[in-house]
Amino acid sequence: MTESAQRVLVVVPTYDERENLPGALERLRTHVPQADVLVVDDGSPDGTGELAEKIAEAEAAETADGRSQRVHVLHRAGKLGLGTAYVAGFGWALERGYDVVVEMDADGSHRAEDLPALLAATDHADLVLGSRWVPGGSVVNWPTSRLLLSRGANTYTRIALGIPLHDATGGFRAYRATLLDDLTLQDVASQGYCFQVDMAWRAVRAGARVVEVPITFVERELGRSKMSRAIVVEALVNVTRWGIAERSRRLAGAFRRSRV
Ligand SMILES: Nc1nc2c(ncn2[C@@H]2O[C@H](COP(=O)(O)OP(=O)(O)O)[C@@H](O)[C@H]2O)c(=O)[nH]1
Ligand SMILES: [Mg+2]
Repeated sequence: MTESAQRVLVVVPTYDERENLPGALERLRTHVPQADVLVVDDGSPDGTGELAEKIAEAEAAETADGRSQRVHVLHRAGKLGLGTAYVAGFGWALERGYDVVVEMDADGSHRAEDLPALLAATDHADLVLGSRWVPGGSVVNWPTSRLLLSRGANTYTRIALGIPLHDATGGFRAYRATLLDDLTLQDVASQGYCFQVDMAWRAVRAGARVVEVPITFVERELGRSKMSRAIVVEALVNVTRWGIAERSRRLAGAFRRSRV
């Protein structure tokens, strides 16, 4: 299917992004007008959910005038975490027959300008990772501590899981719906960065074609990050666990082979 004929849904999880959401949606409409958007809001205390509804209504009125983009909103009861927000969004997309599903933050860090290149790559890949850590990729306005954390986490992930990916923790990516259909998502319990690694790891193990496309990640200017120590610890513990399980599997396989 050609890129333009694909039905694309951009899933944007939000928690207290009132100042950022309108700009992010506006830039999406400018750079990827053919894509629909699903905002998954976790009952943001700052009213992001209600604001998203207003934008959706305004967009629907404009769509009636011949504009193509539609904005939808999924409201959840409270802060249930990034991972389950995406799983809910993926389910919503699959039920409605979208061909490609995109993960994108609401805080301006993921530039809509970079999305056409990610979408183009879905022609020859099942999962396209927007990558900060391949040639051409970059990060703007991060303190050294976060640069080191991201580089360290990705190096550790590559070695622990034995996968050739440079940015498995990033959250700007495009999935072919057929891949999401193949992966069992109900049991994805991971949250923050761990969710991103979990999905990439599942995709690699399922034999999917995974490619990385360079992006420029720009640190948010408004609002605050929801990243926490607990999210980093979750990722470290789980990646270590998966790495050990994978090595045990490989060893057991080699042992069985050596006995026949
Ligand atoms: N629905 C939902 N969105 C979340 C949650 N936690 C973070 N987000 C959103 O996920 C995106 C990335 O979060 P952010 O705090 O910017 O993480 P960082 O970029 O790693 O610092 C933003 O759009 C957040 O509003 C959550 O628990 N539920
Ligand atoms: Mg952010």
